[in-house]
Amino acid sequence: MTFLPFGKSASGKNVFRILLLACALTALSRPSVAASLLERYDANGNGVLDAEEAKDAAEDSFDDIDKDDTDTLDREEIGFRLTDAEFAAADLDHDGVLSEYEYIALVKNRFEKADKDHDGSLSQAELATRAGQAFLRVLQ
Ligand SMILES: [Ca+2]
Ligand SMILES: [Ca+2]
Ligand SMILES: [Ca+2]
Ligand SMILES: [Ca+2]
Repeated sequence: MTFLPFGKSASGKNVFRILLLACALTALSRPSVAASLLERYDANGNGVLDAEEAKDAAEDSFDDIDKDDTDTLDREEIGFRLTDAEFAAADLDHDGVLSEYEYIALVKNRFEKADKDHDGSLSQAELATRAGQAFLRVLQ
């Protein structure tokens, strides 16, 4: 199985139920993911996340996701955050892992896609869009 949090012990017939539960939990947690990200990283307290604040968030997330402290993120560590195709596209030097540079470039790319009004920052409303959710997912 590639959705790692549920581990190898999930038997086949339970997987579907676990997936449904995971989807439900994801849906429920969406507003709070955006809210808690803003609460934690909106350093200047203006209610939106600017590029500098997003970079700080990305640096912290990189360290969190890099469980084995190799300073690179492998496919397993990235897990649900990216599809195989997205992972391959983000792996700019094709060495099979994401460096901090590659990860931050990916976050920056998603930040720009989510910034619908191009004002250089992400509002709660922008974080709630599909592109905003894709931005949040790589930071989780
Ligand atoms: Ca801010
Ligand atoms: Ca690692
Ligand atoms: Ca790489
Ligand atoms: Ca914006």
